[in-house]
Amino acid sequence: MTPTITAFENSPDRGRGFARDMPVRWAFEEVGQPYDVRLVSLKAMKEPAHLALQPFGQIPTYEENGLCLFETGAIVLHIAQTHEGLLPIDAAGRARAIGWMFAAVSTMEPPIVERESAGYLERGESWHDQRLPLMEERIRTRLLQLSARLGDAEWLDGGFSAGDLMMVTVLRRLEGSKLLDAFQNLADYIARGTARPAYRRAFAAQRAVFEAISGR
Ligand code: GTB
Repeated sequence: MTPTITAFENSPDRGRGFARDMPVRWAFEEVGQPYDVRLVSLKAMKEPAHLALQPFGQIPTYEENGLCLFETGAIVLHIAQTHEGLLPIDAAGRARAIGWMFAAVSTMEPPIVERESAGYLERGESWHDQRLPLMEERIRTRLLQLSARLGDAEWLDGGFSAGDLMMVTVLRRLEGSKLLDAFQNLADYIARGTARPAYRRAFAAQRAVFEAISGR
């Protein structure tokens, strides 16, 4: 059975590949697994049918043969565990790659999302400009540490893995800010990830949704 995922009917990022169906699409493309997409509106996400799949009323979700999953990382991990290509064969290498997936979402992503949400939700507050340097310093600390670990390696731990897929996805959220300017190896790492043919196919697929809706 072909798995079905959900994605925004009308993504607020206007097809720039920042919504979280993107890493799931990328994982499918990396392993050569076809997938279907059900587009959902913001309203439908909060209704019982979708809440039964995703208790927080968000995308993405994953359904296949009666298995329903939510949380991007869990979905990518499931795809990686059930197909070849995104996790090393040896148990230790697999464990380390999964560790990098967690590092992406639980160590790198929180300060990045914090700054992003403050930009949407707190920009009008008197204290926003005072808080911004603190938030950016927290991100810089993590970038410095990650940059030191990556060094001049191509990927985080040997060959490309689901850990890199998640890490590149998270780091991409800094595109358009100046925060990556001081970390050329991380900028190159993101560029290597997003140049992968599987990434390009996934990007084109989510972009096509935006183009269809905007009539371009
Ligand atoms: N932890 C969950 C996961 O990883 O699956 C988080 C899922 C999530 O944040 N989903 C967002 C959502 O459904 C879409 S991706 N939001 C609707 C809601 O909560 O009501 C996050 C996102 C949204 C928009 C942009 N953008 O415009 O650039 C980028 C990322």
